Amino acid sequence: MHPKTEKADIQYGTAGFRTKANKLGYVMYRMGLLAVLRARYKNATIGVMITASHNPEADNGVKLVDPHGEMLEQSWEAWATKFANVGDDQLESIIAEIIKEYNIPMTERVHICIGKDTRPSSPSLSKSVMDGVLALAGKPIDFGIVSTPQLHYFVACKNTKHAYGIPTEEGYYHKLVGAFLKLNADQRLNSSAGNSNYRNRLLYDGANGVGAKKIKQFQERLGETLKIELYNDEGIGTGKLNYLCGADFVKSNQKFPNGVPLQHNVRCCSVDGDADRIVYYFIDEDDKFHLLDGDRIATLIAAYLKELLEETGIDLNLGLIQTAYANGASTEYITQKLKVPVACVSTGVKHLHHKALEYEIGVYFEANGHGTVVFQKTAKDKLKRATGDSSLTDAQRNAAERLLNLIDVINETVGDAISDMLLVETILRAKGWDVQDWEAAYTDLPNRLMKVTIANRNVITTTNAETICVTPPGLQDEINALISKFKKGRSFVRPSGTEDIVRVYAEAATREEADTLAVEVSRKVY
Ligand code: 16G
Ligand code: ZN
Repeated sequence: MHPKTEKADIQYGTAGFRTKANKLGYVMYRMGLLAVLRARYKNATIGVMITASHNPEADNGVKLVDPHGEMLEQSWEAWATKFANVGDDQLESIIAEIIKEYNIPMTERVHICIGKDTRPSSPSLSKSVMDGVLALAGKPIDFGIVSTPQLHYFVACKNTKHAYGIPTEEGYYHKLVGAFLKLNADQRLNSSAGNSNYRNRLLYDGANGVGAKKIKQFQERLGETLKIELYNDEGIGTGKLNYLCGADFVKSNQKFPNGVPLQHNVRCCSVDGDADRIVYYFIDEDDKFHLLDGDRIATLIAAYLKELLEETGIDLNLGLIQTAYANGASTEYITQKLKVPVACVSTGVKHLHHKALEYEIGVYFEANGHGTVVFQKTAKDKLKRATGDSSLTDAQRNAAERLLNLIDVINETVGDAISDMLLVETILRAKGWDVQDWEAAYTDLPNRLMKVTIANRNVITTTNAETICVTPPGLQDEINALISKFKKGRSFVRPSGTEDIVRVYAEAATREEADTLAVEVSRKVY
């Protein structure tokens, strides 16, 4: 039914499989098969999400979601790649091989949650996944069009016997909105109180994708507490998905998206095509564009959690995870001013998520706006106990209660644009801040990101969370020599995981120096 149509191999990368949609039919079918095998091996529900995130509308892709709602375990990525690339005649033998390798019981009846974004190719690709699931006698549960983080949430709910929430769209809205309204019901924190800069009005760019469809559910439920004005909600198949708008466009081009009205000093946000990333921004009265990216969101959240923790008097270890792309000023602010420890890991959400789990409270964000907060069970238990502890003051108990409500606004499984937005809005309101106050916390170092095309990008290998080049020999010494010429200079190079290019990042004390450093390092790579 789903013969292999492509000769070239494809690879399960940091974002699963992603390519032109018309090349993916058989890959989807095979991921349906693999999902059932994984589910039987784990004796749990597994998820399959069909999306190509911020890519153009003609692309599509697929990712598997593991039992706790996290991304597919790395050792199985290689199996996914094998499954996608074997010939049709070898498919049965590879299935036999994996069953033998993991001793997979083939009798369990397992559920596979399937979700898709708004791409015109998604319905037929979703059908292919379902055929694969049925071929191995799994039970597909079709969630239809949902955001990537919604699907992760459903999987987590199913595997915790609903302890994480009810595995329906309604359950998701109910959990997030319920917690948000509780957190923001306090009238003293309301913008109308007079002594606050916070305004409960937000311009929202839906990238003409699933984030536009789903935000409507929140608009209705949030009412006056947060007035979200939706822009970029074009119909499916108009070619407008992610086009000149959305979080990736805004972050990469440092530019206002099309379709959102230019209003000076008004808080705006953009999500990406599958609503797992968000960035904030505004235009000042001189028409200068200001971006508040993942680094800013991370520092805002970490600072607020730290403040609340101090109010509770409970000692929980809080950490923040970044990648090398995080602006040096943000790292300095967090470590020096907030005194929150920072860890740096390799690019890719799974690396950040994994590291964050080492902390009782782990905040992680990539500069591109993908991130969330994860809480260990011990942290949740301590907070729950504190709310009923009569030896604590009212203020301590209230702070613990507030932290528990914050946990319910947060989608711990993966970065979730809408959940992150509700969290940011809650914090801004509590602090009485608008976007300008938020930006004033620290000043970004000027930085420049460049792409360099070389014959084989894999000659460049790195270590220390991609900050140091191991090969080719001598390159790192040359980069070090360049860096030392610039005040606050920092630069690193790494092969991209998603494009056939090398990325060069540089930052320095001034715009000119950052540009010069980036260009000079690029010359060494070339
Ligand atoms: C993928 C990653 C993203 C990362 C980007 C880096 C996930 C879900 N996505 O899109 O987190 O920032 O790759 O791309 O992990 P690059 O390797 O081309 O720089
Ligand atoms: Zn995305």
